[in-house]
Amino acid sequence: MPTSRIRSTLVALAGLGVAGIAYACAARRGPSQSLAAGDAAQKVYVAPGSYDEFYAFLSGGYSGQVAVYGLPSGRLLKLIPVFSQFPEDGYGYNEETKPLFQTTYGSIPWDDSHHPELSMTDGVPDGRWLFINANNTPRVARIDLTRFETSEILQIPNSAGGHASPFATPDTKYIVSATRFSVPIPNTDVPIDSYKQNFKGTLSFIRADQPGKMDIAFQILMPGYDYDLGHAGKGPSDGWFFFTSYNSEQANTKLEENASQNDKDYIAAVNYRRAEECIAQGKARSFPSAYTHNWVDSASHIATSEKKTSVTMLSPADCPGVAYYLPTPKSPHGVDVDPTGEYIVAGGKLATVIPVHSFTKLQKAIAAKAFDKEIEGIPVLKYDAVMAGEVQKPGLGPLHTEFDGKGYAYTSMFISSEVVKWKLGTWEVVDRIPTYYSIGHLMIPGGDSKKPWGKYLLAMNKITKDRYLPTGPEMAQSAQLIDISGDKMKLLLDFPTIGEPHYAQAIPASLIKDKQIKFDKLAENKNPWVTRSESDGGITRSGKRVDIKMIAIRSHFAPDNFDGVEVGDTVVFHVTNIEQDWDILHGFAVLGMNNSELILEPGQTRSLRWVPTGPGVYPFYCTDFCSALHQEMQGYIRVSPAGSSVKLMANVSKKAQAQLANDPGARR
Ligand code: RUQ
Ligand code: CUA
Repeated sequence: MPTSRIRSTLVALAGLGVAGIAYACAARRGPSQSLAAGDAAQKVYVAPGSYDEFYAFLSGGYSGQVAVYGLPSGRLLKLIPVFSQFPEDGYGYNEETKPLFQTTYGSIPWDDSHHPELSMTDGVPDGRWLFINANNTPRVARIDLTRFETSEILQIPNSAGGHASPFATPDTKYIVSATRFSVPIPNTDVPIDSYKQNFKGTLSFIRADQPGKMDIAFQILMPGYDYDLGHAGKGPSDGWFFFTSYNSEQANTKLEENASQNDKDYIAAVNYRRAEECIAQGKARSFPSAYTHNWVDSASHIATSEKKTSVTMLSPADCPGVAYYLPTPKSPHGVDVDPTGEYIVAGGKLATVIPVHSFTKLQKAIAAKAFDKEIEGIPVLKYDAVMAGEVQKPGLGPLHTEFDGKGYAYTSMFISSEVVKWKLGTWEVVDRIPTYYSIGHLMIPGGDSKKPWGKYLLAMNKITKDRYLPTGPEMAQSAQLIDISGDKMKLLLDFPTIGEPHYAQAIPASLIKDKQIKFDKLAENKNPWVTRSESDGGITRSGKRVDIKMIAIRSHFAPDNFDGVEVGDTVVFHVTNIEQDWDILHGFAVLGMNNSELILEPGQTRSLRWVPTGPGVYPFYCTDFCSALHQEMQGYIRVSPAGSSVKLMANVSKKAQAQLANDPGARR
């Protein structure tokens, strides 16, 4: 949840007279108070050389990345760059990955990533892919979990703020994205205070089960509220999707006050199989919409960006039975479906209870037409007709709920800084544990699926304050690992996180670790600039562009001396790491290089664009300490004044030089 929202929640709650409690809670606690379980160290200790039991994927929030941790140790294993450039490995700087950032707004080198979602088979995480959303310029990304790399990004048109995303259906046929900000659709120049007439929301269903082929299957045009989060039904509720919305007041200014008027907002319950039916019957229309689809080719590892021009748009009024509104107190944030698929839990952040809807009652209420009214073709069900129960006095500021698969739910309470454990069906609170401080999301491995691995719970806290050694005005945010294997929750571990984790997902390591690609086979490298052997490298010119092909292997580049580049040229280095061994990487950087360096995975080709600014001799070197002679892994490129008579030359083998001599582009 972004800071502004936190603030508005606090202000709104101040109106309810409860902010004082939040302050009191935080002030009571200090670093001296260790509430960790007595055997905590033993429970999180993973001996040197041993593996963690779970992979945990934490969103990086405003860093735009995903951080991979081992649990229970809390050890950081990897940062996966997704929506932001990553100088550590050249992601978004090198020529192969740049197209991933292409949107209809141009190239976007930064975004805010919120909610990781593992692909599922029959409602259980399967470890094939991880999806994550870009919140600011709405997009969804696929991460290939055989490589832990971003392989695809799809832009969502007719949307602004892709927050309710990218939650998956139990079969991963669809992932979704709903617009946080309603806007004119199509977006045109209208007065902002014409919000009620002109602003709309969309719910996007994205076909996601075919790698490299993500696309908008259809969009549903909704009333102009703020759509916040979502989760798919499962089991009996399979085929349905639930989205929270707030601002049913349709305020366009001072939302902290004006969007906190109604006692209840809505959960939108969407029957997406009904949507498929209506579309098959021709009840949707083709709606001109510009967006991009970017994907990485699996053989060349080169990303391509493709422009798309229209989507299938469905209006609920044209498809009766596709959507219903469930009244839900108050300004709900998370919506979470229990493992059985019967209960739909809302995190009503301004509510004094945790409301739970029943899918069985929802079906009956629809059959009995227990409607309060209709909004733009969407029947509003009666609260009492769909409500299963309310958790009384849970604490303050409920946001998100996860499940342990043993009949219990765990809800994060932002304002009262705690996790509250309660029983499904009886709605009684059975345990609570403080968090340090201001918990946002929480995560149990598989905790939003049909089969939670209910051993640990991870609390992701917004405010760190005194939990770690101070590091100036900004502290890393923090996660806390809690043991939920017994009746009482036990705090085990604190660890710092990257950026601002919103949601997270975790899966037993055994489902992923043996599927890892260790290197790419050089013989299968389809990059057009691949260099497969020492003698294949060289330098060619085409107008003002100079292409350099070279290999990297322990402990040299070949070729490693280049002549004939002139000021005014654009040089593109194409470097192939010809190692055929796991985890043997090389790097590449040139003096004066003003974008990034490259990191080269074994068997892979990466290309870097460089515009030299003046004449001289420029060294390049390997940036990854690869061998005892890593410091010897270097070379030079000579840059001459424009119009100079220095011949294009690379110090390659005789055979390669002969080939260069026959290549008309190679010499002038
Ligand atoms: S949302 S806690 Cu994206 Cu809850 Cu952040
Ligand atoms: Cu290659 Cu250091």
